[in-house]
Parts: sequence; C-alpha cells; structure tokens
Amino acid sequence: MSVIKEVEGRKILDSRGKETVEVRIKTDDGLVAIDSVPSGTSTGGHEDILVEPGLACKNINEIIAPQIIGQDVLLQNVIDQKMLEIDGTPNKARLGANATLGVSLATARAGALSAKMPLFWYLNRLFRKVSGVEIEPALPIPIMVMICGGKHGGPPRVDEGKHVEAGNNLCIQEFSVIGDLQTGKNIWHEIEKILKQRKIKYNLGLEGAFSAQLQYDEDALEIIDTAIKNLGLMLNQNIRLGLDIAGNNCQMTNENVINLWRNYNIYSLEDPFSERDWEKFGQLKIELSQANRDYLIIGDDLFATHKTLLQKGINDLVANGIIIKVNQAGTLSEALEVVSLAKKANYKCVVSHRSGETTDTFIADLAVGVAAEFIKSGAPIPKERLLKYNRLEEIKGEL
Ligand code: 2PG
Ligand code: MG
Repeated sequence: MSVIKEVEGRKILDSRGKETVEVRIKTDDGLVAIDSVPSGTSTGGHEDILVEPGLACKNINEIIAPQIIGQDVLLQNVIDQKMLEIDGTPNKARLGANATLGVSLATARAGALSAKMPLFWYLNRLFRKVSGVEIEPALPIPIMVMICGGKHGGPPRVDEGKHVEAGNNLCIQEFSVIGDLQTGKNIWHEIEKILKQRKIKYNLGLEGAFSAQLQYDEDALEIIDTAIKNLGLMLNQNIRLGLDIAGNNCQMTNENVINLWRNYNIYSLEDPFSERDWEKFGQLKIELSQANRDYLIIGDDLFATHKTLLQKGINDLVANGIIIKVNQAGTLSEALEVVSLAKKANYKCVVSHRSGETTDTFIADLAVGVAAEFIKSGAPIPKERLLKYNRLEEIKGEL
C-alpha cells in the first residue's frame, strides 16, 4: 500500500504561454507522481469553473492536501469524492476544476505506480470498476487537425501585447483528418506545400494546424482534398475527414452543415451548432441517418463531459458521439462515469486535448484504458500534441 505523504500544487506555463497547474504527489514508500492540467480557448458555458492558477495551487496546498494526506493512492474514487465534498458547489467554483483535476490525475498516476502497472492498464482497471463492464484496452484512431479557423485561427489577435495568431476568415474551428499518425503527418506537410505553391500566407494556430489566409470554409476543405489526392490517397475507412464547427462561435444552418457533409464526404461533425440548439442537433441527426452513409455527430460544448447533459442528449437523440475532456469534468472519476454512460448508449468516445496543453500525456493512456474509438490531440507536429500521439505508439508496443 502507498499512502499520500505530500501534495504540492505549483504553477507552470502551457503551450499558449499561459499559467496552469501542475500537481506532484509523494507517497510514504517513495513514489512520485506528477500531472498537469490543460485548458481551452473556445470554452463552453457548461464547463466546470477554472479558478486563477495561483488560487488553484493555494487551494491544493492549503485545503485539499491536509484532507487527503494519509489516504491510500489506490482509492481514486474516495479521493475524488472527498474533493467534491470539500468543494460543495455544483461546478467546482470554490476549489476550481483545475485544482481538483490536477490532484485527481496525479493520484491516478501514483496509483498506477503503486499497482506497478502501466497507466493505461491501471485506468482500464478503474474503468471496469466504474462501468461494471469487462472491456479490454484498445488503441484509438487519431483525429488530427490540419487547418484551423474560428477562435483557434481567427482574425489577428493581440494578447498581452503579443501577436499570437495569423488571421483568417474561416468560421469552422477545426478541419481534421482521421487516420493513422504517419498519414496525418504526410497530409500536413503536403498542405504546407500547397499553401506555399499558391502563395497563401499562413501561420500555425494554437494546435499546430495551418491558420491560412483563406476566405471560405470550402477553400480549406478543397486544400485538404487536394493534398490527399496529391499523395495518391483517397477518402475511405482508413482516411476520413472531420470538422469541429465549434457552433458556439460559428453559426450555420442545418442546410449549410448537410451540404458540407455531403459535398466533401465528411464523417464527423463536432458541435455543428451552439450548445443551446438541441433541436437543431436532433434535426440534423434525423436527416443524416436518412442518408445512406456513416456519420458521427459529436457533442463537445453540448455535453461538456457532464453526465446529466449526456443523459439529456441520449434521451433527445441529438448525437452519437461525445468529446471527453477531463478538465470539463474536473475529476477522473466523473470523466470515467461519463464514458461509461456514453458506451452504454453506443456513443463513440473521442478523448480530447485542449488548445492550451502541457507535455503531459495522460489522455493517451486514458483513451486506451477506456477503449475510446478516437483521440483528438491536434496536428501531429507541436511537441505537446505529438507526445500524446507518440505515447500511443509506445502503448501499441506494450499491448
Ligand atoms: C475543442 C477544443 C480542442 P478548446 O473545441 O474541441 O480542440 O478547443 O480547447 O479551445 O476548447
Ligand atoms: Mg470542440
């Protein structure tokens, strides 16, 4: 048994140069587990509250730590539950979901060390307990963003005195390729070649995708299409296209979405509408299910990795996929419960990074442990994104 001896929260910088929280847990038998917390740029209204990172660290060090020191690290659920009790609000407004998540993830890492198991196996064991289902770990398929718009790429912005992104007029936030890592890398490089040949100015957006000076969403899709063709590839079961419309910030009609889906042979549609437009989601699902082709309607901001919202979505027949973001849930135990509910309703799960990331690779192990169908970790280029894809390659060898 390994008992928690020290818990320390401290501030580090994320991929956007913003402060976030890192947590270090030490046990009585000398184990050290470290984890850190991501955060979003296009955040939804239902996400749990993140408090200012300095305050989150103070909450970890002064409020959470004294309550969980002495606990067995294997008791993930007890520790997560304890934090919910101390917080006492419906959305972690007191402690901050960044405080609770950091502690929760570091606890799981310490648990895996204590159980002498690779993290994905340990998470699989926790997931079996939560879901009551004997599910085997499995590798997810990467959803890799190639071109970005919306809040991730969009009009030139100045943040704290620095110009941070190239501008473009695209409404859709993420234009992605779904397939294996090498194919994703090849397509990314081919897109860069096309942008250079056509003398289109570009920069890299928050997740390593091209933020290019394009006028219309269709222009981005045409470039991805050309890149795929130039490489002698074609869209099929192994290479598919996905969009994160991020509908809170990009208004589209049902007809717009269906036209894109049909004309560009798209598979997945994340947040096609705003998180308030439940009826439009339901209508889209009816229309896509009448066309004789695979589709995936994914709720991200719509569900915010919350059980109650997902249950509403299941009842109202609004989607068939869900984004799982641990920081929307605020603790690992709550995220596992959401995955469990999703699987029971035959929803496909996409374990996802945030636009503000660290070099932490927890989500790769999580995706494998819960046998998520997909993982979304940005373009296969920036270090903080690539590390997660590479961790999957490493796990492939271990499986
Ligand atoms: C999303 C995410 C990740 P953000 O909308 O799915 O790509 O973006 O982290 O900015 O919310
Ligand atoms: Mg999204």
